[in-house]
Amino acid sequence: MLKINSAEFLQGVTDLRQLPKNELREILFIGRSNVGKSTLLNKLCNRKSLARSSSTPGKTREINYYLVNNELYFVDLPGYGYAKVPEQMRAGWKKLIEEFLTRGYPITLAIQLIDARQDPTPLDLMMMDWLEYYEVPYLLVLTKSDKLPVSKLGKQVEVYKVRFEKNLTEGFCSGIVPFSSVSGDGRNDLLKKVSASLKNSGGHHKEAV
Ligand SMILES: Nc1nc2c(ncn2[C@@H]2O[C@H](COP(=O)(O)OP(=O)(O)OP(=O)(O)O)[C@@H](O)[C@H]2O)c(=O)[nH]1
Ligand SMILES: [Mg+2]
Repeated sequence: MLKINSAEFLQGVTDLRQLPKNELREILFIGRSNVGKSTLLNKLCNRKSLARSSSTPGKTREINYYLVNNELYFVDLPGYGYAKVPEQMRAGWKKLIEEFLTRGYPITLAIQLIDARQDPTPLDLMMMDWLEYYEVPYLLVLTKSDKLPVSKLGKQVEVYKVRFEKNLTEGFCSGIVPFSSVSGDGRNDLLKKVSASLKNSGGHHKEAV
């Protein structure tokens, strides 16, 4: 299991030219606005307000970089799918994310967040298609699991496993993990998965800053 000893906000990126010069391994956090990305990041790092969250959902257009243990990056991508975002901003988001994913830099793991109570949205599915297409290893995390009774949550995980069986067996999806930032459920599972992905990608990058 990955032990997080330190985590700090490094920078917000709105243009790929601003990416950090230090090439470390990257763990991405992706999902629609309000799905719980920032809260999950804070819970993983055991910090109350590490991840910057804007009070207006959908307003964050930045890719936020966090330096973890001085040796890897947690990367919080801007949330998508917020209805009130003007068309032009949506196009900007799409361009930034696609440029980011296709920049030829190996992504160690992408963590795609989906609300445990819901089906994936069309944008979630598009995102997963991109991850498969660009051969990015990823995980599905079902957030806010505390909002479902245990039996319903179990069923929902099964539904996801059946629906995305092909991604799990033949594609790039390495698991489906329920998570609650309230109870901490799933935190250890997720940290184990992150640890495993770091081991698999070992040697690709410099290990320390
Ligand atoms: N009950 C419960 N609420 C949660 C959980 N995770 C997040 N929330 C709540 O969901 C809301 C949105 O969480 P954020 O972490 O700000 O969501 P986000 O994905 O970062 O949103 P954007 O930054 O707009 O993309 C907040 O009110 C959180 O308190 C969870 O595990 N359980
Ligand atoms: Mg956020």
